[in-house]
Amino acid sequence: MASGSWEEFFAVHLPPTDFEDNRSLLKEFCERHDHYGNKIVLVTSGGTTVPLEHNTVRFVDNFSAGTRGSASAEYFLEQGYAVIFMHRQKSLEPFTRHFSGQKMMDMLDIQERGPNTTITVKPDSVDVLAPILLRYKAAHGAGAVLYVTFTTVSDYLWLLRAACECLARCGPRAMLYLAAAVSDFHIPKDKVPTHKMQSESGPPVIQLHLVPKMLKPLVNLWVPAAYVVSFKLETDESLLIPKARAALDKYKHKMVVANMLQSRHHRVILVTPEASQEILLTREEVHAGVDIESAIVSEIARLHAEHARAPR
Ligand code: PAZ
Repeated sequence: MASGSWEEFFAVHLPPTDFEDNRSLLKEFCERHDHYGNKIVLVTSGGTTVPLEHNTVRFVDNFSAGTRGSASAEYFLEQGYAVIFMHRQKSLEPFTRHFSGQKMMDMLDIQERGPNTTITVKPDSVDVLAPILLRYKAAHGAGAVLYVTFTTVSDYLWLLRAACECLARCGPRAMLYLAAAVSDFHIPKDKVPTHKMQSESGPPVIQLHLVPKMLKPLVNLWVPAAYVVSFKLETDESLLIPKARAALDKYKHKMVVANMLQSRHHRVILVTPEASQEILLTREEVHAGVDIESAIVSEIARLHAEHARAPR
């Protein structure tokens, strides 16, 4: 087993405590949707943490709020997909993302009448809430969406491999849409202190190690027939397309969605081995609150349908 390999990672790092429960849920979900011949997508969403202590008080984190993943999950449901929404605990979720922060409170009215106090949705908010609530109820009523959560990069990798093992049975009807911002660096288990680091010991020297790249075994071994879409975030525009192309060359998957940190919510580039296609929202669309994920998902779903139809 090579040092720093994915095999070593799973041999050394223990699965999360809720792993077996999540694995059962994933298995049941994939078997059921495979039985009906449904299209199924794994959407990963949000950032991962890198704990600095086993009894974790402090950790390294990243910026991702799960906006891309939670919005995309809704559009995949609209496109008729069964959706596994694998997200960072407490990051944005499909449907409820529309009401995060104070937004929900501002939609409600209260009539205080002692024990007969009532709370109602303000008339002008009903138009906003009703269609979202209907879509939420329809997705959950049909058993079309499964939520599983991770926090650390290790939890994420365990869950990703388990999801792939369950999705493999769906062959080309399965898609992986890997929008989570997964740490490239971690601290190996044996280098993490058990207890909270003490300032009396002086400034800690922390050496981060590379997280093994899972895209290689994922594409070659775990889900070889699936339509795999990875994401690439950069802050230097000159690196964006070359790095997206390098990833496609290296891992031989189907697409990289390339985006810049600053413009990620109104501009992405869909990079495939054959072409590059920019999706850009106009100023008016941004103002009107259009989600760029609607266009991203509809184009990827179209390409996935071609992939699933192709003779093999
Ligand atoms: O979660 P969010 O909407 O704030 O950001 C989305 C994103 C930038 C994390 C995603 O589009 C992405 O590029 N994910 C992969 C990041 C990377 O590992 O390069």
